[in-house]
Amino acid sequence: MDIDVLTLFPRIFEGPLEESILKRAQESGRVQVRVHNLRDYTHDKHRVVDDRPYGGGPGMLMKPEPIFEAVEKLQRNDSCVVLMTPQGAPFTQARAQAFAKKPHVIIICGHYEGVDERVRQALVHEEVSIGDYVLTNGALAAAVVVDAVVRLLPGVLGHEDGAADDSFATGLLEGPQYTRPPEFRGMRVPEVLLSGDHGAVARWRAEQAESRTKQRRPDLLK
Ligand code: 6GU
Repeated sequence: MDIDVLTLFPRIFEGPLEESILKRAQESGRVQVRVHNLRDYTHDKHRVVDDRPYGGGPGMLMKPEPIFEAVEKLQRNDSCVVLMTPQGAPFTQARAQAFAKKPHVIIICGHYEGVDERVRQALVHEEVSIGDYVLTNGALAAAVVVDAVVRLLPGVLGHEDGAADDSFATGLLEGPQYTRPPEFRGMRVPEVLLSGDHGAVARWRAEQAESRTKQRRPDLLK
């Protein structure tokens, strides 16, 4: 899979990619992530990427020209162009799975008060938000999206079916998990997990997932 990210703050986006699973996914060639500074697509002396909104109002908007130039240079006939914006559709596990099937995703990170509407009109296929709060810039949100997508690519998680039991992939939150020792500071691992009875373990896990979901995220059960 190829991912191109367009941002005014490449370093904010790049940090998370240089660690752990995302780093290895790139080194093994399962994904190629390229980060582009939108300022490199300006042509004026001061490399201006923003301007005041027509009609007045506070804040600055991202100018259309650098974004159009970058997307038109990078896009292929199989590209999906995504705009990160608080006005976008909620980013969910289902959306992560859909993105993971695409050969090429171009992610535009919004900054300032937003982007010129013609970017949406002419370039963008999907608008995505990572939650109901406002970030100063879309680069952090894009890093979240890339992380969630890349870990779903075949072979990226070491263990087979690594992502199959995830909270949200099953529609439920994962229940409690334990590792050694069997007793720690007076707290015992539930006996069923030590029993070796795989059927009983599976039933216990299903009950725990259900009750944790009911308690914490009843909205997921509807
Ligand atoms: Cl995609 N961008 C910004 N600026 N804020 C957000 C967001 C995106 N998703 C949630 N909050």
